Amino acid sequence: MIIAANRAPLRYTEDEGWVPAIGGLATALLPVLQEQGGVWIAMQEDAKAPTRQPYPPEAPDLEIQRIPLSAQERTHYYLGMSNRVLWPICHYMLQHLELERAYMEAYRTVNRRFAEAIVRAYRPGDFIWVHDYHLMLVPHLIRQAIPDANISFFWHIPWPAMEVYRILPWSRELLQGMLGCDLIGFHVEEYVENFLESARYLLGAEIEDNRVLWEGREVRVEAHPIGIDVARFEQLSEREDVRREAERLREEMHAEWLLIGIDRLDYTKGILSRLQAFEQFLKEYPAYHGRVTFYQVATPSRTQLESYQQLKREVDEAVGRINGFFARDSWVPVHYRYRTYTQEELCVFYRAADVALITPLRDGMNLVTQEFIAASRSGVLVLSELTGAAHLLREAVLVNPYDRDGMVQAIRTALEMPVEERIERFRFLKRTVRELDVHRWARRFLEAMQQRPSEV
Ligand code: GDG
Repeated sequence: MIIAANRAPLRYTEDEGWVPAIGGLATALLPVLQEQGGVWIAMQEDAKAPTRQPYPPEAPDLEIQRIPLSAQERTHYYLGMSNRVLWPICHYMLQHLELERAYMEAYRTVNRRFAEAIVRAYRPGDFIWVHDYHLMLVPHLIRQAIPDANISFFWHIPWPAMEVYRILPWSRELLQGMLGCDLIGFHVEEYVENFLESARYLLGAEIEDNRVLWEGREVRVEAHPIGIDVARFEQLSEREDVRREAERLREEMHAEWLLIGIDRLDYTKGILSRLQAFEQFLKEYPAYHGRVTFYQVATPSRTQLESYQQLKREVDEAVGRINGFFARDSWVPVHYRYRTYTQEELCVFYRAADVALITPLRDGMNLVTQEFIAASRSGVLVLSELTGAAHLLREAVLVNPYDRDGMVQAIRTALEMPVEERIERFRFLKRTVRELDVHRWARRFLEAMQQRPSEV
């Protein structure tokens, strides 16, 4: 098995050295790789990280390879093409789109390096699994070098409507890059359909059911919704220290209801609109003053980009404005932290909260949603309709994050929900989150990979 992703699955800690990175992907795929033996190829993020690293060190059954990049390559490929072009367009955020030829040039160079590393590592019979929007050109490049390779892709963010995707000057080249695959996975059917429509309209490819017939081959395009490590979040949230901290947090908040939001500080996550909706809620329903507290955790992300710095200033300002206007006595309506927490600490928030406000303007899936359901006892989930998660978690209070009045009403619905209804909805949500578990997801995707492509 050869996995290629922008990031490596290990992180360095002072105490323990290299340990698995936090996050579903590393948790799910490291065991698979260890079982099958293989290679994980990623970008070298830090010059001190080894370019070749056997893992685990004492009895290695896999190797992490890191591709060194010059400062400019990294900036243009990662901050430029990946984060200023592909990220905004796939999330329908055209106001953040910055189209520069130099970004695409670096993207081609870096994708070629990844493909060369994969081809070097390849042994006949290997499965190749490429991840996400950083590496769209890689499948085609591998296909040219190894015509009979088994190549799959998993795309973690939305695939936008064809009419939005086609705005990209390189839309056809990037699509052709991905059509080097045998199998392409998305979170939900909507993205599958958008992709098929893009291939049909922009490349004139023939589509049969969920397959693209392309250059004498068949590319299967399927929905494989990703999950989380459910057992880990369930266990963490039951730990004595986590329970104690959750209670302490509730006491500190001086409120009957605790609402939480947890996101990377990213303009797709809808943090600002959420704060504005909460502000509107406080204006319209003074009876809730002193009784409801909203705690927003924003994890620093892509801090070198101006659009993220700007968002941070706007969020700071909104929090200040709301608290300046509404706070009284010991009640502070919005608590806001701009920092990274451990998973244990996140579970404290999940467990303490009565309501999670998860209202991205767009999100491929959104794992915080599933983590909240796994760790909460019977909290209410207010969830944006514009997330992949909303396609699966239909018992949430679903809301359009662009509709401020609708958001205000959703907050009210969540707070006033009868207890039986809350418990009933939560039971369904929990069942779905367990079914989505990331280990099952990996197993199902591997099974799909093993179906050999047929010649057409
Ligand atoms: C992309 C897609 C898709 C956040 N803050 C901290 C922290 N986190 C963890 C959460 C969660 C993860 O980061 C965020 O996952 P999301 O799914 O919510 O969002 P993206 O990062 O945008 O992920 C997304 C996902 O890929 C998988 O395919 O669902 O749609 O955009 O796990 O817990 N973790 C820790 N400290 C923090 O402060 N430890």
